Amino acid sequence: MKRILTIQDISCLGKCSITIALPLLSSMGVETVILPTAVLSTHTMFRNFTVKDLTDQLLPITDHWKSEGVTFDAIYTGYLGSAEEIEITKKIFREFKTKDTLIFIDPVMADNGKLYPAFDESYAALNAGLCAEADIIVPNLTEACFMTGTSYKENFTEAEYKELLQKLGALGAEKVVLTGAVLSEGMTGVYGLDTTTGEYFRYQNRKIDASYHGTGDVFSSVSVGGILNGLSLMDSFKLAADYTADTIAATMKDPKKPWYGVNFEETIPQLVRNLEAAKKA
Ligand code: PXL
Repeated sequence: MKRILTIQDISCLGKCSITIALPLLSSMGVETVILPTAVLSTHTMFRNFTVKDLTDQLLPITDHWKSEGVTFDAIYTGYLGSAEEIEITKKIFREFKTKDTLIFIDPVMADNGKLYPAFDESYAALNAGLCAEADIIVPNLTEACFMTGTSYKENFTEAEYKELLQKLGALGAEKVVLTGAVLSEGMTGVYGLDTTTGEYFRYQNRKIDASYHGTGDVFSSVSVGGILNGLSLMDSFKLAADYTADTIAATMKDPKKPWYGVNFEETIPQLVRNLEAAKKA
């Protein structure tokens, strides 16, 4: 069984970060080791959330794993709490990265043109530095703009997307993948660049007119889970984009849906079926 380490926060209530990554990756048959960067009462879209920072725990925990000889097939990072945690995460990469370890970074810090409450522009610059260490990065459009000094707008032309991807590629990751890229009306999805070949790639599906929290974490978790199941990069992104869209659609149908996240629990059986089908194809 493949083993992944995911480094991000625990938002006790809120359906994001580790409370999405752990169930989804487990359901995809991947052993998921967690390194919580902080424990929050809720995610930061709630008012009056509490935070217990865990920066001082990160290295003692990973040192213990190292002494036990633990290895990882992939390391997937999401919401990190501070500049110091970005630096420690780089150290953890160096400790655990072998030539076969996939480093997958979702530089979670912003959406819809704005940084999340805990972050500022200097954090965005540090996140750009972290992305240099990745094999694959999956920023949303807002995060890509902050990391490359590009003015944010909802829609880019094809040429502007390509320019943005080139700037993302210059940060240093091998494969850079924009999420929430609208390439034609009524559609959304991924637009990526493989910097080793210079090839662009894309996958689009229907754009659902609703914005839910945690969908980026759903997309990233399923993407990296697909890769660890041996799917190609494109098949992994397709699985993830379709699952994210289907989950948003299922959530919209629920009259009792929570405002703060998606009903991904409801669509896990479908994810498992789709993964099996993709593996057989
Ligand atoms: O879903 C991204 C995310 C993760 N973790 C925390 C957040 C957010 C987005 O707001 O606040 C704590």
